[in-house]
Amino acid sequence: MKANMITIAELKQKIAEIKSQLEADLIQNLAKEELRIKFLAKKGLFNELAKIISQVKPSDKKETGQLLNEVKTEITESIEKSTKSSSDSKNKWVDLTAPGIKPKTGHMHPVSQAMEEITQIFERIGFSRSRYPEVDWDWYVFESLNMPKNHPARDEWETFFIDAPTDKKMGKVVLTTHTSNGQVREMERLESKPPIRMINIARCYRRQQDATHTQMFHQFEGLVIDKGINIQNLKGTLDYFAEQFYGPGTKSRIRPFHFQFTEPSLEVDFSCHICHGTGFLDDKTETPEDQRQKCKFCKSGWHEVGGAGMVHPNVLKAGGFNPDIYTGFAFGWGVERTYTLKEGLNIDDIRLLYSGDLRFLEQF
Ligand code: FA5
Repeated sequence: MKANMITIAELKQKIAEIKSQLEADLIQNLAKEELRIKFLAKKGLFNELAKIISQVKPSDKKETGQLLNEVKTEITESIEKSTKSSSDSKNKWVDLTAPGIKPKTGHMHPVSQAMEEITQIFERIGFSRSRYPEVDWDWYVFESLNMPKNHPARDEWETFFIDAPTDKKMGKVVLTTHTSNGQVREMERLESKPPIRMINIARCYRRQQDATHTQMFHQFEGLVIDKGINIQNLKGTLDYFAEQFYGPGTKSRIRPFHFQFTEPSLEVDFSCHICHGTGFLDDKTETPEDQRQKCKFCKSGWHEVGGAGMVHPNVLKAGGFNPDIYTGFAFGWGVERTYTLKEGLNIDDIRLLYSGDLRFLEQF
């Protein structure tokens, strides 16, 4: 006999052990469901025992099979006869006046909440939300925006390319690096007929990853085109958004910048809600700056949120507008960046928004 072979006597001994364990559990009045799991489930004691069949002599296999069948029937019957069920509330005292257990409900992700709020703010002043592809032609993402092939400005949009055939006019297929791909698409959709008042909110993708950048993020893009649109209309829109989104008293600031698709181009800042745009937490304006208490949230009084400018004549032309008759403004900001600057949020790493950590998300 092989060293690890099991005899019928040893098998009977093991069967006796299982049975006495079942008896003890029945005396303890364990619930039926618990007994079924312990003795009859896939990883239960009976199945563990049944594995023994591979360790008995071929001549003992028949008897082993019979013994196992008998014990299984016995266990099943004993469990079925037991009276206690886990749903059995006969002996439980129930306080019917106690408050119920609130079922867990989900809610919109904070970024979705922000997109809803942004949409509503712009819809109140006549903008309409548009949606355009996230996987788009090079033409809409770069070339129609005054960035010809191989233009160095393209480097700033660290692009993911799709492995797909190149089109002669439209070029390669890319994951949209910004929502500006919606500019010429919106002009085409409205057949180059003014007025255009678009708000395009969508996912964007770039090869970037740190506390203020994620590979997938969202932008919202505003585009207004009509006769006589000027930079004051843009500034008025920024101020309106600042007050609506961040609260009364928030100001916007524009600084010169460069984008290929706007001229002039601007960077947009909003005043910090903690220091109200001063950069300091005290109001000792007479005190030298190096002795004052600096605002740690903004360090300068302002938060940069994105770009803006007057639509470049070449972009108007690409969308079928005559730039001698029509003018327009555009802006594009990060939803995550804009949102995390809201008062009271205190989120210093936007990657947290996509961590899937419920401890974080349940706070919103
Ligand atoms: C643009 O994308 C321009 N299309 C904006 C624009 C539109 C300018 C219309 C003029 C007219 P920029 O690359 O600076 O610009 O991105 C704008 C904002 O998007 C940034 O300020 C930031 O808030 C957000 N952003 C950019 N990259 C990331 C990223 N990887 N993760 C999170 N947010 C990002």
